[in-house]
Amino acid sequence: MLMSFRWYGSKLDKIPLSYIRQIPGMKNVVSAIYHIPVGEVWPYEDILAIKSQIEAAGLTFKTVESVNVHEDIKLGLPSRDRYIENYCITLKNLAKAGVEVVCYNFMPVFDWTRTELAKELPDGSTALFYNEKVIKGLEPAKLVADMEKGANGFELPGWEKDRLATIKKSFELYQDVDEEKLFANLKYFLAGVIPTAEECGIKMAIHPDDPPWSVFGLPRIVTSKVNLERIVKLVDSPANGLALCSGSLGANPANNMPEIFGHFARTGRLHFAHVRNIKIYEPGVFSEVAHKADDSSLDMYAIMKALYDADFTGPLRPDHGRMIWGEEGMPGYGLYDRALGAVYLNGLWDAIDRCAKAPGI
Ligand code: DNO
Repeated sequence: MLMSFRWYGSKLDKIPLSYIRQIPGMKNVVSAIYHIPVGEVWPYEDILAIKSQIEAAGLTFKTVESVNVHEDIKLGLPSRDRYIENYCITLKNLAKAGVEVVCYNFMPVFDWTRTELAKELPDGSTALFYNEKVIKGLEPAKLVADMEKGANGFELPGWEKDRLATIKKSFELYQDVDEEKLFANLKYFLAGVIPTAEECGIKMAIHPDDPPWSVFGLPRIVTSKVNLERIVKLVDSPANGLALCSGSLGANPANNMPEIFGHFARTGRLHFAHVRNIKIYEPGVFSEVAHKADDSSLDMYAIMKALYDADFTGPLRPDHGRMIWGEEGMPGYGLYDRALGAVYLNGLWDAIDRCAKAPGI
């Protein structure tokens, strides 16, 4: 696996690349172009600019998260063809710059959803938190306002202002889109982009819905092993793969994380791994916790072992961290706890590797 760290570029991210470079075992940066509106082409020069910054810091830039999918594609509107064409040009530009994996999601309207961005944990740290009961009593627009308020002045990934400005209209448009329609729209998108991805050597990696169930009545399909299996077969190509995220899919205890990671890694469809821990308090109520947490719901060791046993060589990153040691940063994307996460995951990997190569030591 290729240990990676998400970075939002020198304008949006206050963590310097030089600090990321100092995390033991850190190799690769996961980033994106943030100033181009969703649906428009990412210019080659802009991609090269971020690549050279990352490489100057001694890291590689092989992974993009995310090239977001325009809402018209998810809705299946006639204008989607233009956006799919643009998407293909962006893929070609990324491939030319050496990018190998492109992550994206297919969640209607919202990206990841939380009800609190700084829930205090028993140790005094704060973490992202989700409570389904709160969502049930909330207007979507209020959630958007709360997310913005809690974001410490940062623009949260997937919560870009331009996309959410038309939230009421988006909800109206989704009235006619159920899960089957969303599957059909995803198939149309994949049929449009996978041939280009194959041609230029890009591996497409769809991110699970977070949380993996319908929120505000909107359809969600990237939620379970059965649906993931269906998605990789919509266009049956190795370029059509997954970005599995343990903290997203794992919020539903019916999703067996080590088994799902192992299965898709073995079948060559896992292109990107997000490994993080959560604690489920009751169905639909969970908090993000440290990667190493004694009292948690996911087994980090079992997930890393499943990836190791499947010879997973793709990018892997620690995901959302808590806020610790007084750090003030983008919720989920501070330096300290994600660095601890990376080191913990590297430690697990090294130990698994040592045991496999020299059992008995
Ligand atoms: C949030 C992230 C998501 C993720 C996208 C992938 O922190 O996990 O925004 O990057 O859903 O497209």
